[in-house]
Amino acid sequence: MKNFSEWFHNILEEAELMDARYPIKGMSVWLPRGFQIRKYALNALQELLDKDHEEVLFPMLIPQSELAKEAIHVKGFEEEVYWVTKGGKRDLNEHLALRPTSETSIYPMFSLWVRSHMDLPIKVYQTVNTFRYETKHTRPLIRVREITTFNETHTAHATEEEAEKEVMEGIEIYKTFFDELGIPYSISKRPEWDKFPGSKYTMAFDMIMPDGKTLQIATVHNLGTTFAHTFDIQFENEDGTHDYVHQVCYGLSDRVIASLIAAHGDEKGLSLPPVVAPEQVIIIPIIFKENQDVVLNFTDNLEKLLKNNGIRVKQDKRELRPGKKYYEWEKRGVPLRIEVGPRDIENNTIVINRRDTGNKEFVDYDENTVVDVVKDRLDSITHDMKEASNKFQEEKTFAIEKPEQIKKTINKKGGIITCSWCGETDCGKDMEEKFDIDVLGTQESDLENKTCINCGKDASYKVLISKTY
Ligand code: PR8
Repeated sequence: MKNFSEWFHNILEEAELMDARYPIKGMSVWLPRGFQIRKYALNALQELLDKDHEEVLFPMLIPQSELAKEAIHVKGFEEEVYWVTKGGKRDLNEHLALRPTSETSIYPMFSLWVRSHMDLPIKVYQTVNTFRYETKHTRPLIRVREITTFNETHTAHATEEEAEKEVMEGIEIYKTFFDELGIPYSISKRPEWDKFPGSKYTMAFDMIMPDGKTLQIATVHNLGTTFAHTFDIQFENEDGTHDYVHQVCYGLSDRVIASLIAAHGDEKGLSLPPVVAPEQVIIIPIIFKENQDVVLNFTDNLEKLLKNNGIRVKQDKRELRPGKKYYEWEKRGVPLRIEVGPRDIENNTIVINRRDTGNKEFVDYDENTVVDVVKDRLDSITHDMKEASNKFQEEKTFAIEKPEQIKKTINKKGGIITCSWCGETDCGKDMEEKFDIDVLGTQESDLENKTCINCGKDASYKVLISKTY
C-alpha cells in the first residue's frame, strides 16, 4: 500500500462504511455496512466484559463543578471539552460539559452507592459517545471529535491488590478481543508524562499501522485512590474503620474499527475476519439463460443450508458480469466467495475463494458436509488473518543498541524500536525531541544491555519507541 492515508480515506467510502462529509469537523456518519461491523465487534467485546462486569448507561452531560473537582484530571482535558452553556435562550447557571470520558460523571454516583465493604467490588461498563475537541489533524475513526463508540469500564475495589488484579483482567479481556479480531498489538506501560490524567499508571495497546506509525488502540489505567479522595468514595470495613476505594478504568474506541480495517485491508479493498463480517459467505450463481433454473435452484438450497446453520450468507443474483460481482464483494471484504455455474453442478463441485489469500479451491459438493467445509474454511481464515497481521507487527519491531540507529531505523523502516533506557523523564523527553519520535512505554524484560541508549546511565527498562498517530 503506497499511501495509507489516501487508501484509508477511500476505503471508508468504497466499502460503504462511513460518510465523512458530515458538516462538522471530526464527526462522521456510520453507514449500514460500517454499523454492522461495529455491531459485531461490540458483540464480541461485550461477551467478554459481560462475564464479570455489568452494563450501565450514564448521562452525557457533566456539571462543571463535578468535572472541575479532580484537578489533574481536568487539567488534562480542559483544552478538549465542549460546553453546553444555554438551554434555549437562557444562559445556564451552571455550564454542562459533554463528557470527554466519564470518570467525573460516574464516580459521584459511586460515592452514593458505596457504603460498606459488602458493596464492593463495583465493575461496570458502558458504550457511549464522548466528545473531545481534538486540535491535532482529525481523521474518521482514528482521531475524531465525537467518539461514537467509546466502550469504558470503571471499577472500584476494597484493596490495592484487587485493583491490580482488575488491571490484569482488563489487559486479558483486550488481548482476547484483539486476538479474535486479528488485530496485532504491543503492550507497554506509558511513561509518566503520557499517562492518563489523574492515574497512577497507564498500560497501553499500540498497533503498527501500514504506514509504520503506531496507533494507540486501548488503554487500561490504574487510578489508585486519587478519584476516591476527590469524590469521597469510602467504605466501612468489618471492624468499623473506613477506607477509600482503589479504582481502575479502561477503554477503547472507534479506533478498533480503524485498526481492523488497516490490519487486514489491501489493494483490493477491505478484508474482514469472519467474526465481524456482515456477510461471511457470498454466493455467486453463474447464470446463463438456458440453465438459469438449475443453477438458482442449487444456490438457493445452498444459501438456505448455510443460513440454517448460523452462517451469515448472501446470494448475489443481480444481472451483472460475475467478474464485476467478484470485484465488488472483494472490496467489501467478504471472507469467502462461493461460485456455482452449470458445469460445476454437472461435476458436482463448488468453487470456494478466500478473500485473505486469494486461494481458489474446487470442493466436491455434498449436502451433508458442505456446512462443515465452509465453517472449517472460515476458521482457517480467522487463524491465518491473525497470524499474518501478528507477523507484520513482529517484523516491524526492531531491537537496537545504538542511538544513531533510532532515527535511521524509524525513518527507513517505520514500526517500533526497542532498546535499553534509564526511565528518567528528562532523558525520555530529550530523546523524543532529539530524535523526533515518541516514547510509547516500557516493558518488563531482562536487559542484556544495561546502558541507557540516550544518556548512557544505568538502564532499568526496555523501552518501546515509534512515531505515533
Ligand atoms: C480514558 N477513561 O478515557 P483514554 N478519537 C478516537 N479514539 C480516541 C480518541 C479520539 N479523539 N481519543 C482517545 N481515543 C479512560 C479509559 C474511561 C476509559 C481512544 O482513556 O483517554 C484511544 O484508543 O486513553 C484510547 O486508548 C481510548 O480511546 C481510551 O481513552
